[in-house]
Amino acid sequence: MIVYYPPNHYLHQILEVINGVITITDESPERVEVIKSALQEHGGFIFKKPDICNEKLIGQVHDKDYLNFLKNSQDWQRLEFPSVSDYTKKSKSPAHFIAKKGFHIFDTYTPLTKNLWLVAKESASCAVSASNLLVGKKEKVVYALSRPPGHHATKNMAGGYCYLNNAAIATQNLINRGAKKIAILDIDFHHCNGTQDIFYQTNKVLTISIHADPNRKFPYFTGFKSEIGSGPGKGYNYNFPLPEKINDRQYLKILVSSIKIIKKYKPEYLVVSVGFDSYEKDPICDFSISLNGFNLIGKELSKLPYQTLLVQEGGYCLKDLGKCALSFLTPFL
Ligand code: SP5
Ligand code: ZN
Repeated sequence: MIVYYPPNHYLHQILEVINGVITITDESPERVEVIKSALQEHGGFIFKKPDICNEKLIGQVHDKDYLNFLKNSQDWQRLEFPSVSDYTKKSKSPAHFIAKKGFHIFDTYTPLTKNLWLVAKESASCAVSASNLLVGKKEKVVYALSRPPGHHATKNMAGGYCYLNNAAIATQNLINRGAKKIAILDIDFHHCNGTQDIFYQTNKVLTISIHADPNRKFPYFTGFKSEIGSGPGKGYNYNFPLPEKINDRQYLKILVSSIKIIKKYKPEYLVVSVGFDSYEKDPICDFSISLNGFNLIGKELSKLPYQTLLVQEGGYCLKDLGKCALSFLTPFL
């Protein structure tokens, strides 16, 4: 299996503010290094550097003002957190930097860093390069080991450790290259509020997310069953919010229902946003999904007839992250 790896991701190192306290984050560079080592040790994976993708493509998914805001990051010498949130719910990016941070960042977990634009673009480029190999059936499945993750990034906001929506940008690339129907399945522990936001009004993309009930977990404001899409996109967005302690068997049932919806849609491509933070030992998880569970999930998805793009999202149990990745990926080999 071909794996795209972002060569400069380690330049992006963050801290997070939780309830006013600056704290070591779980979103560390070691996450992708642990996965990379495990795959290399196992064998059967070929690592490649991404080709840096076109900024016009990124601009089809994210607003111009938001991208300019991220691009200016090379000037910042320290982590920049939001201070004032937008109490007016304006539609236009404000002038002042303090206001911009409040307008374009929705939490205190996702600071701006010095090399942000470079690393965020590389992360998205992993997903885009991977998607390019699916076109013309060159490859059946390709894995983008993206970092920073992407699925919480909306058209104009960063959050949940995400800046550019890697899976959405790759999906847009597939649309540009002629795809009429693409299914995105998000199995990260958290709702993909960004991916949902970006494709909410289109029927060209079916978005399905399986995640912790937002009444209990981040991102809190979205991920409910009632969010079904709007306009032409009505009926093309599905959310499966789940209770705590859900086990392999119960999760697999939801996965099988999701697969039924995907089969009915008949997509040309399947994009899977893969998070290993639904693992039972993950520090921020309250599900009971085992390593064998990830293997069963991988088996179900690898049986499908679609060209498949796997995009890395969350996953924070450094000790077992390599095992999670191998359990999930080996059925595709
Ligand atoms: C991509 C992804 O999985 N983003 C998730 C962001 C949710 N973060 C909220 C939880 C913050 C708790 N952090 C605890 C750190 C203790 N060391
Ligand atoms: Zn997550």
